[in-house]
Amino acid sequence: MITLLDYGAGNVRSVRNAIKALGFMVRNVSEPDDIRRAEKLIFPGVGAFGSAIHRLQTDGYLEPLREYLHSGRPFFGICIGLQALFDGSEESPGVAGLGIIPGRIQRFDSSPGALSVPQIGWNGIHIEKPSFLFSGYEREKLYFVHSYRALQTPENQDWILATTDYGSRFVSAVQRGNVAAVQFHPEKSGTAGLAILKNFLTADDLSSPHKVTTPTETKLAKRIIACLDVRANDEGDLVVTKGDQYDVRERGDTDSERSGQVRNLGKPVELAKRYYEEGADEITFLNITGFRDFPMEDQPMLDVLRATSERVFVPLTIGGGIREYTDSNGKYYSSLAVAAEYFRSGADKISIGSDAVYTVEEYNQNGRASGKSAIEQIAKVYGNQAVVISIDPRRVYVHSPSEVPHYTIKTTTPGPDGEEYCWYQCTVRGGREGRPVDARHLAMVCEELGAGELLVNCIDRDGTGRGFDLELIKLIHDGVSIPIIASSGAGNVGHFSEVFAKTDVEAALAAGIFHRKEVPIASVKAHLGSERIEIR
Ligand code: 1PR
Repeated sequence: MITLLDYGAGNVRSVRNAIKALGFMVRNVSEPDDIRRAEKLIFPGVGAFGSAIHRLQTDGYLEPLREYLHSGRPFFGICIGLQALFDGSEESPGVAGLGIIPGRIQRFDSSPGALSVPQIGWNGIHIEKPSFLFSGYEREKLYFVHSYRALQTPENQDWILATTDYGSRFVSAVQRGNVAAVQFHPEKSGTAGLAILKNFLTADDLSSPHKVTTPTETKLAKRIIACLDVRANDEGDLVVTKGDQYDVRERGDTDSERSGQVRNLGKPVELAKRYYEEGADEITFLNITGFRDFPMEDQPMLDVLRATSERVFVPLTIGGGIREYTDSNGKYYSSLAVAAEYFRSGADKISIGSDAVYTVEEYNQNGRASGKSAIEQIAKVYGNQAVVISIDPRRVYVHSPSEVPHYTIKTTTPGPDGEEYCWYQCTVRGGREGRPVDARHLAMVCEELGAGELLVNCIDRDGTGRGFDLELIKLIHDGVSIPIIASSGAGNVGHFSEVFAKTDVEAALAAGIFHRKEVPIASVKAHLGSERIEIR
């Protein structure tokens, strides 16, 4: 029986699912005495450092947790569950940590020219001392997602179990006796992560040594993401669909094409499982009709997430409809409440589309942030790394930059009337409506508001197989320091190596070629490997 310290924030469902998938029973902590009675405790801290400690304090868990950590019984912390063991964090000045390990958690360097922050993705570990936790570990990459990290110092040397390189070297695992914690997410790190979790679950004595050799330096891999656009078809069933330039209805000469039905490319949960098994580094679900109002209780995407997170142990992102709204029954939902429901159902990150555009328009009007936008509120509670902005831009050609008040570029593919310049107009409601905001400006403001990652789609390229719009991706990449996922237009393996070589983005996403089985994920990875691009 494993005791899980879940204080109701963030995606702890995935940890619970991973423990269950490994054949163990889970008991949730619901009162301080549950911690005192625990025989094996897992603390998958989620969200920001300050809000995590605050929740522990208000629920009366801080002292029992300290007692437990000194008791010699097995403890396993994950992510904030590692950071909370330290004295404090730059993320939340003035908030004291558990004070078990000497040192303060610090932010990654995000000065110009440094690597993107947060670190999001699959990186290696360098094991510093033998431990049962890593028995059987074979140098696989593991999934990290964080902006802050612990540093090795002479004072905490006896705790350091593993380190990882990202800009500089940081602490990716700690252990002393039966108390262990990791910065990566074993529950999101595929079979390699599950094996580490299993070692903790089965160990009688964590400190029994087990030697593994690992590389002296580690490197973050480029991610390949499979995207599932989901919506109800005309029969009301939730299906994975895929558009050409965002038009998801059939066009052509056959009966089904003439009827203009929503393209049906499969069932969301089954496809997600297939991509997990084929090696996708992450899976994104976009509820493409999320701009319509729906009662939260009837939201079938929540069931899709719950079912997927029982079988898929890589990160899941969900987008579509993340905003505040009042449904047709008059019930009000704050954006935070909507996001919370998705996190509880198994999402690791939420993605905001239309609402981000409206937020930036409001920012432009007022000349400042309101503090009330979905981006700001969700980032504050769940951390920047949990907030992705999905941008749906379309090219608008102009003869001269002076024609528009937007950021224009000189393009290598001129417009229909020979226009040599273009800007990228943000759209809302699945590309149905253009707004007076350019994609680069949107990206920069959203970063300032607290977004942790950008999903850069391109309506002109979507479903065309003509390759990513490198001009768009470069333009946005140059304006921000958060990670970027290039999206729209992948048609062959060469498009992936091209986008990584020419733009230095962190991830590339595709849909159509994976759904139609034209290019398997394994072929993309094999090609990238042959081009010496770091992959998982
Ligand atoms: O506005 O917050 O409710 O979010 C709606 C979300 O749904 C947005 O993220 C938006 O991108 C997405 N969306 C809305 N309508 C469509 C549509 O296709 N009609 N899908 C849509 C966007 C874009 C991609 C796609 C890539 C790769 N899909 O993510 O998967 O272009 O495709 P490809 O590899 O086949 O070229 P909100």
